[in-house]
Amino acid sequence: MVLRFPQDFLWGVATASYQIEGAPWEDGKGESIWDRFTHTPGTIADGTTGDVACDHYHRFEEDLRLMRDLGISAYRFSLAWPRIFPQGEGKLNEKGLSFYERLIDMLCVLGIEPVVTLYHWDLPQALQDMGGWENERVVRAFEQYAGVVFRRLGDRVKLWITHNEPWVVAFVGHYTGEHAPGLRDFGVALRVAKNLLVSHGLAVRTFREIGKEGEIGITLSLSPIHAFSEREEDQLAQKRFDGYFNRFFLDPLFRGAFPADVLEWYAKKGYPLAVSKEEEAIVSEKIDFLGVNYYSRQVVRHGCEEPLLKVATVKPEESQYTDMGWEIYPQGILEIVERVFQDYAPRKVFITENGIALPDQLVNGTINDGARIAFLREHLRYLHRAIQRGYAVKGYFVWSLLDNFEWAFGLSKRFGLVFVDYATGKRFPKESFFFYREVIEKGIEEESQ
Ligand code: IFM
Repeated sequence: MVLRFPQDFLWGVATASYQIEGAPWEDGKGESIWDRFTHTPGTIADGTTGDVACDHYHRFEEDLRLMRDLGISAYRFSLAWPRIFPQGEGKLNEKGLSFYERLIDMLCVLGIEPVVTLYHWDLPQALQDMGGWENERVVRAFEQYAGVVFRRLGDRVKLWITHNEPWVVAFVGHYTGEHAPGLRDFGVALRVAKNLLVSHGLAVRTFREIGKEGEIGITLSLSPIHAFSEREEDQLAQKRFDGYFNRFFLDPLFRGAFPADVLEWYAKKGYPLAVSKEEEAIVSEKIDFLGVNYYSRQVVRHGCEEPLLKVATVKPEESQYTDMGWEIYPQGILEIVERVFQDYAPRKVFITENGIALPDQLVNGTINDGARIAFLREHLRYLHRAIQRGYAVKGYFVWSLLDNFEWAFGLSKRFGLVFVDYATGKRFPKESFFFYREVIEKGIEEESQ
């Protein structure tokens, strides 16, 4: 039997500006923190940069034709803030904005719904030079940037995402230092996390004030967090990690307050976070949908690997892992959807990212990525079950259309439905591309008993 998805379900793919565009200096674009970071020796595992990446800035028409062939109904991409405001604020760069206008116009011609993320990590370097997300002036600059693009693109764009994965921005960028801007200070990371959420709320307010038709939300990276054992110390570690990764963002967005147990723990460790009632009111501005990026679960126990949280992660031996070393755990997509609806009752959810990195090989022009097909099939079966249980999941976006620049891993990790030969820029649809096209067309077979 074939499992069918609702008629109005959005089938899409997702990308992000720095990961695919290249052309860092073209048409007046300003420097971003990722331009600076990738050109700093020792930051990127394979020593590559996003200077060219998929060269999408020059090849976007070809990429949109691939999307048409794939049969998707929606395309999620992000705007590079420094293309539009090279200094982050002040003078608008018309040429940068016009790139996105051309992209959106062509999407409209192809009948593909644009889903626009305002911030997928490429902060203008000029704003970092004044303290980055820790500085409230940057929060205000984001609000202004958001207002400009709502006004200029809001006649054609109906689905907006303010931020992509603020947990990663805050903690991987400012605590572990693996991402730009490469800072290693938990206190800074906490203030950045709060400011990102405040900037989100201000952008939502601006969107409502401008009054363009459409919907707005935020995308979080969420994972089910499982305790390694029933032991009390492992159960407490589970609660702390869930607080760090999931609740710190979900609670203020949907309940209007940061989780007290989490703030208390941080304060005890020497990292008090000042939050005002006004800030909490801004963060909890009503959103139309929640974007969920789901990749894996986390199994944790009490330990010292993460000294501040007193948590260690466990990799179950019986499981299979992706090329990123992430456990393949398809039922987690159902677990996280149920949890989000039961605890936070969003109006609706889009799965804004789901996908797998594999060591794909191009052999005679084809890429046999059966493991990606299995990954997508399993996740979609569980997602279908979530919809059957009545949860309002309204769309699914594969990460990613193309192999692309995977941040600290550079060009070494391949997530795409389309293989990119970086030496020539040539694109080769993988087997999974054709599989996904068939799913969009016909649905997915039910698991054989
Ligand atoms: O490539 C990233 C993306 O930018 C954000 N979500 C996770 C993906 C895979 O790591």
